[in-house]
Amino acid sequence: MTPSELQAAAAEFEARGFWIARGLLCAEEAALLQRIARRDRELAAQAYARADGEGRSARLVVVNTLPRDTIYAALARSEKLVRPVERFLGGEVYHYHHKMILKEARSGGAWNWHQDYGYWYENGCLFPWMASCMIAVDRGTRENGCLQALEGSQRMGRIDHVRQGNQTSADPERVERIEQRCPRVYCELEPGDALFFHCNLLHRSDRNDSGEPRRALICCYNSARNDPYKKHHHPNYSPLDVWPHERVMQVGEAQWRRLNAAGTAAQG
Ligand SMILES: O=C(O)CCC(=O)C(=O)O
Repeated sequence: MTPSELQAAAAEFEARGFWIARGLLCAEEAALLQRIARRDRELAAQAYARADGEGRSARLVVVNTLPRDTIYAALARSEKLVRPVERFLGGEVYHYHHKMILKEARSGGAWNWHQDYGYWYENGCLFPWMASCMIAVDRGTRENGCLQALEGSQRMGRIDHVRQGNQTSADPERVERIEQRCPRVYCELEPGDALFFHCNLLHRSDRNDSGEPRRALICCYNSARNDPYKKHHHPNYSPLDVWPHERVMQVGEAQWRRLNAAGTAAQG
């Protein structure tokens, strides 16, 4: 990315609360990520459900560490994700966690309107100097429950959240009013597209009634100068070893070989 492209991206992130990098992963990287996510039984086995309060559940896997041998962690370390986030948040960032959202065909539940900082505030993060990058593993469309955002809503700062199902949801009365002022954007993504978004951006997604799964990898970052004042389930500050983007493909190919070898051993 050139300095002027980065500057334009930062201006858009500042104004809208998000920025979409189309084709952040090349076709080969996106296809490898999708193959791995489909084949990865260990990942599927770790998934847990968050009831959406409407009778369905959103399933996800959260990882607080950065293993050196998964494509997911390699992406979280990649300069292609970290450098823009540093620019958007104005300084050094560290890995707060990464997660795979698994919205299965015809069953994946909804996510209610929330700000990520609605959750993270409770963890002792004093400033909203936090952001995420969602990478589409599968295509995300209106039909299969892509992410929706209220454009510019990050400018309001944190609003109160309440429990709905076992999700933390933004105060519905306030959201109703905000919807009249901040346009709703359906962030439709192709595999390998990346959506960077601010932790105070209001977002949600519909349940998946389509026949297509919708998986997405979300890498979450906190600013180094925003080390949480209390210990909790996500990590405190430690320096992030940022990798050249080429390592994503190397780590992914090795992971794919391991998954295949394990599959062959299981069959044999
Ligand atoms: O992937 C989605 O639909 C929403 C996920 C989300 O909002 C979150 O993990 O905070």
